Amino acid sequence: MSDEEREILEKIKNYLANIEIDKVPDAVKEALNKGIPPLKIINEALAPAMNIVGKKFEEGEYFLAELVAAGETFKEVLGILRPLLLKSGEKIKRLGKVVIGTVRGDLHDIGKNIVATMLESAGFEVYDLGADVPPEEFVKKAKEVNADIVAMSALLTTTMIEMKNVIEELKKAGIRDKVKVIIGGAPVTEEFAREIGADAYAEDAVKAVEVCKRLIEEKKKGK
Ligand code: B12
Repeated sequence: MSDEEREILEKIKNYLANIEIDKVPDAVKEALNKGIPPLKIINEALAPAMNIVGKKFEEGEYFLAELVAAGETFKEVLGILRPLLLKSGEKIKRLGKVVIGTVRGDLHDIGKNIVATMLESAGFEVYDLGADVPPEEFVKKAKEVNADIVAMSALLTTTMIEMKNVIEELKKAGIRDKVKVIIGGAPVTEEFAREIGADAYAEDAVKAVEVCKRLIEEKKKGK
């Protein structure tokens, strides 16, 4: 890598990590104009920047607003890079496939969107079903894409029980042992996850990435 390339990638990383988000898209376009491959921009500038943002959030230096801004910027830039990636045939390093959604009856999707973006930026292939997703939709998509993980979000105490229904549907469809199930959302707890037979719980998007990586490792080992 030339010094010039390294400098541009460093610049993109710093803009995103420091939430100077207005400057990120132009810097990414500059990198593309200089011939830096899209995959390199993701793996060596954007993803490391999101890791920094995640750490700062965990340490209390950043708040939700920064997490959301960084997530949205990442998504915006990915919109520029994705078609180029597909054209060049480059493959983003994929950790595994995640089907994610907010359960039936629940319209809260802000937290779920952050989790989805963080997973994507960490290298997961994410299928986001949106909000108010019926159990059959989770199962249908999980089957269709051969998902490794089904991730569910609920923000209402009245909709949490839908997570159990999704797990039941996965069992009925005969794929419960093929997918790991992770749940989250403000009213959800570790104990609730155990109670309904989910494999994992994570309290925020940063932890969700850690836990999903662990679940993939477990899956590989056949656990
Ligand atoms: C914004 C909001 C809304 C918006 C949602 C907009 C949207 N597009 O999402 C609107 C206005 C639509 C809304 C509607 C309602 N809301 Co509301 N809403 C909220 C509010 C203020 C913030 C939620 C939020 O976005 N938080 C920010 C995100 C980032 O946090 P988060 O969702 O918790 O996500 C983080 C973690 O939980 C975790 N996570 C989330 N999902 C997942 C998934 C996985 C797999 C993992 C691992 C982790 C994970 O990671 C995220 C990021 O770190 C909360 C209050 C609160 N403090 O939670 C009330 C709240 C959830 N709402 C509430 C209520 C009652 C309602 C309504 C019923 C109000 C009404 N009477 O109409 C309706 C229900 C509509 C419906 N059917 O869903 C109550 C729920 C009470 C309860 N115990 O059930 C709350 C708690 C407010 C309150 N204190 O009363 N709401």
